[in-house]
Amino acid sequence: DEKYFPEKIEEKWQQRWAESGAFETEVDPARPHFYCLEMLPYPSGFLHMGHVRNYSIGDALAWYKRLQGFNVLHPIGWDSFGQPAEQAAIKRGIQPRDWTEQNIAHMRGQLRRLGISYDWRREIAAHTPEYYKWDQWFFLKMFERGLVYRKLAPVNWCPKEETVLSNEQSSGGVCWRCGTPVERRDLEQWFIRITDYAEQLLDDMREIEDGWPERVLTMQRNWIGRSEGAYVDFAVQGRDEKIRVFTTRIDTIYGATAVVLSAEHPLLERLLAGSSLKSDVERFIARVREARRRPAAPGTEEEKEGVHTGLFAINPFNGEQVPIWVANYVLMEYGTGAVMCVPAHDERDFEFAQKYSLPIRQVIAPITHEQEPSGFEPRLGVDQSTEMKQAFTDYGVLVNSGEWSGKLSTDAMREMAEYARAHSFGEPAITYRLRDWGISRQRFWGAPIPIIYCERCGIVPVPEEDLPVILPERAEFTGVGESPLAGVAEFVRVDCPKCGGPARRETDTMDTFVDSSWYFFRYCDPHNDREPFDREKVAYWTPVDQYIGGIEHAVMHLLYTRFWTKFMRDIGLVRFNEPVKKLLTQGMVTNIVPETGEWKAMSKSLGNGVDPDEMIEAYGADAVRLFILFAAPPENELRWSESGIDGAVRFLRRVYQMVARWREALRDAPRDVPAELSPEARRIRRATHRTIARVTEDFERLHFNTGVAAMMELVNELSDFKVAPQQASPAELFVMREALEALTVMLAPYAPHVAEEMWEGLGHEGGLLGSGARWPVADPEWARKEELEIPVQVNGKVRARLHVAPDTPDDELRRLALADERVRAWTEGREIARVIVVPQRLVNVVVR
Ligand code: ANZ
Ligand code: ZN
Repeated sequence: DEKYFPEKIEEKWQQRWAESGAFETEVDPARPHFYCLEMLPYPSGFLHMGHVRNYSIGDALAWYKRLQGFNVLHPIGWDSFGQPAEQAAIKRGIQPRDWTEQNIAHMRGQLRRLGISYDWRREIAAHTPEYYKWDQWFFLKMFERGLVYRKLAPVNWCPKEETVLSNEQSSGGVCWRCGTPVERRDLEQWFIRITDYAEQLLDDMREIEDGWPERVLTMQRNWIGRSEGAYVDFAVQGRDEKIRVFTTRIDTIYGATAVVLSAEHPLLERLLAGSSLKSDVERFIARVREARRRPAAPGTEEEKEGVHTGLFAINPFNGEQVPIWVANYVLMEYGTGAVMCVPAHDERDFEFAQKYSLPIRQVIAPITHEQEPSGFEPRLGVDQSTEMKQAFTDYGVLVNSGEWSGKLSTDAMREMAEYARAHSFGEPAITYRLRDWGISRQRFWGAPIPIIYCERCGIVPVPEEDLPVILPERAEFTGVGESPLAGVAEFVRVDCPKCGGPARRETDTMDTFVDSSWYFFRYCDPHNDREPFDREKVAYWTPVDQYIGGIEHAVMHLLYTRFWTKFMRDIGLVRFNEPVKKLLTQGMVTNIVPETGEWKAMSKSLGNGVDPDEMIEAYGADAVRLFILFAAPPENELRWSESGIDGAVRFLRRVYQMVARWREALRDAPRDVPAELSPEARRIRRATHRTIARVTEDFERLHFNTGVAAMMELVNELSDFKVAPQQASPAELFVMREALEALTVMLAPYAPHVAEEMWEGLGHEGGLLGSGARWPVADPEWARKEELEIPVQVNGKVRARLHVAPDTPDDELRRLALADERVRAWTEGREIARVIVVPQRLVNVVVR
């Protein structure tokens, strides 16, 4: 018996693959193509098991498609800009570039040892000028189209060190270095108008509904947060000003007992001029602002607070005067920054009204049964004498609402918004929760924003021919003061491209989500220095057929990349709306936490991490990968188990030795299906085709785990075959070769190194792909679950046996019997007098 030495086999094949360029692909219009993509890693320094799982899943699929004859694009790269590199620079005095590139080199080695089948010629890294030049190019294209703009926006600020902090660096509301309470400070920053695409981002979900997990679509839908409602203008009593509110429940407007403004509402200053309450209100506003500065402790809800401005507004529907308040629960960033307060039907308003004794007036009553089929006279069953204990927030029927009383909410909402439009005090409106995408980061390690500030010309975009704006090689990293880029004088000082006068560069860099919004298009044409990519190449490979990654990217990355694609479509770079046809979000890899015994996602801080390198060294990459795919369906949690890997090794050893035992004898196996198969050979052949059918079906559904289980069953069946290779008949050799070749090919996506070694052992040269190995195809006749053996007699003597499905009808049995060659040898030239079929048992042909 031959020993299974994974380290030897794996090194051998990794070298062969590299030498032969086994996984290198080019556009080939003659072949069907498949783009298999895994989310690109951040080069933190080491692969963790989550990475290994992600890439094992992708690799299995890439192999499967290749073996089916697809031209497969399977690339990898590095999301190599971002904060940790700068952190390392601050802590250890190492330049971000050096740290990043060392990490990449190490992780590239790890990926190679895992044997993931990437086309390494297409490797990209976000921090290289060849790549980020195109981030800057896209920024300019958006700038030209008015899709980027500058505005004041808050950042976390440490007042002691006078520096911007990331969210992580200011967690708990204090600076991570000096413990000073963090403030919010407004800085001029760049924004991308993703909100222009809000409607499309929602509508186009129809195109990906079948290929994306419902959970991800729901998260995106909520993030975009479309609300249908109306704007209504309330005139300010005795003034020219109007306050526009946004409401989703215009049907409740007769119950409005106040208008409430956000403390940041721009009208406030004018409204308060000359008011006797001015100082009271201003003190309140200052308090709200102060509180906003400190991020609220997570999970706590702020107490609702407000103050009356002394002014009144007029409800345009009934002419009623209601007080104008300012309150902390109305946000400037949503709707219009002003609401009509309807305590009877909105929970927040109810709470607010109780605290400040505003009237609570019910104007919606629950629908009673008779009212549901519309047209019935509603019962105006509101008892004004009983006090409401809580807001009634459902739709219902309008009461106490003038001429609108009696209408159903749903009708009233539509009709009242139209009425407001007709009378020019409002209109139907749609708002979104989605905010524009702030991309300015006050950091060094990112793509410089290609903007120049000139004393004379103002904001000047860097001319396209001057790209890339190169990030300096070195900077000072102290962690305090301004962004390190601002301290690099040669970078900052520049001549204005317009007037030639003195100017300075923007020193903020881009959010790293910009890099990852379009990287997979770049893989199609990674070394293009004239454009982000060649359109024809991208047209061939994209949209991505299968994307695989973590659920943590359900919203930001996956929304940004959908947006970016739509922008690329609008400037003529691609011809579709959606970049990714199918998405798989893989589950967590968990392990027992030593202290508590709980299963938790592996992490350094919990001490339950497992180092992939150690596992590869101990068991081999094939076994690690096989275990990972076998232990759970890809979307589920995967519980780590070293005995599980041990099981994977034992399985691989068993298969490997089985092939080794048979390979000599199989050289002489016949190529064509023999006419006669012994019952034992039939059993093997049926098991083989049944397994092919199951594994193929499982691959189509990405249920890799059950595919492994099916192969294990096949191996058991093959072990039960007691004939020694040297004693096997040609027919038996035929079925054994068919079985072992199919098994080898189907194992390749899980354990490609050992599969290659077995394939070579079975007499094929040039590797699986080089020798044209193909994913086996199940013959449905052989793959079916059960079969009956039906003897066929001619004049009472058994002359043949049919193998058929148990539910084969009598007519079909009769036809098969008469068509059978062995039967025909006895019936030819004679007259068939009768055919007797005993259902599921026997066919008897009577001839004369
Ligand atoms: C009156 C009303 C009556 C409301 C009622 C609701 C129920 P969604 O669905 O999330 O879009 N609102 C509007 N702008 C706001 C702001 N800037 N800050 C805080 N709240 C705001 O919520 C829309 C509802 O949230 C709006 O409809 C408004 O309250 C409130 F029985 O108007 B409603
Ligand atoms: Zn200028």
